[in-house]
Amino acid sequence: MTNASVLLGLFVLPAIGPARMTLNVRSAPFVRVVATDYRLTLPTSLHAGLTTFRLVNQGRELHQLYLVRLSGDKSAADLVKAMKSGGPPPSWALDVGGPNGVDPGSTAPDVTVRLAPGHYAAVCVIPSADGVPHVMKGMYADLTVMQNAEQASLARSPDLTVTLQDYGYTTSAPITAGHHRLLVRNDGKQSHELELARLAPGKSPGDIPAWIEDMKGPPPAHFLGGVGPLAPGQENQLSLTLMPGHYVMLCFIPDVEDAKPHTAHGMIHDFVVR
Ligand SMILES: [Cu+2]
Repeated sequence: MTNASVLLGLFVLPAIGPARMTLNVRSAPFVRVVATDYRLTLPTSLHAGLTTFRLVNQGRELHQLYLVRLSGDKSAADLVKAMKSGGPPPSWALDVGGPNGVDPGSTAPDVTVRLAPGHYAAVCVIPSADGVPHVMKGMYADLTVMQNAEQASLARSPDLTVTLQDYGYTTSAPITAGHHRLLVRNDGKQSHELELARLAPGKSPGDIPAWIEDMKGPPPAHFLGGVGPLAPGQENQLSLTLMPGHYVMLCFIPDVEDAKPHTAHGMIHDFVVR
């Protein structure tokens, strides 16, 4: 699964978008990000425009690359401080996605994000077995996105759309085995994520949020990645290859009203790939 998606990603990325004759069109640049326990290694600055992120998890725990656009001169440390104090997400932080949680030793499917110029925090908010989110263990980094005269285009346009809502997922067509480019868009009123997992034999979708609570024993699923938290109206493209199996989409973001994870509000959607 992972190796296949990596190979396809490499194959697809250098291609130029169809019939785009503008001289300065190029395909989205590719950024490899390494996650360890507990560190995210990525460039400190990038150019604005479409950018494809590949997250390689070299740690022993689940990790994600969750990108947050900051306004008003805020830094990643300011975001961490705000997260520590709890309460609603700060108004100066905008969730813009990125590759979501992937198993230790695995590479997440590529995620393409349209980066606007400005300052960003890259974080991992997945908790350890002790319940402490990795961001509180130092797993955050600052990223500056610079103005860019060039325009990147998607190497290939999406073949499916996954819409995130309060609270659920809608796909434009059934997801089949093979390679797909999913446009993942949040049409809800609060942030949502798409964590993609493949169930282990004999496990059911509800076993996943139960396991996340204390992370005791073997995980009931393989965590394949997906798209990290997206604010309302935000979208990412997810390029992945699926083999037949029983999959689940989940959103663990705490609700703005009751702070329960969205899985408790029904944001857990299983589907079978044939
Ligand atoms: Cu959600």
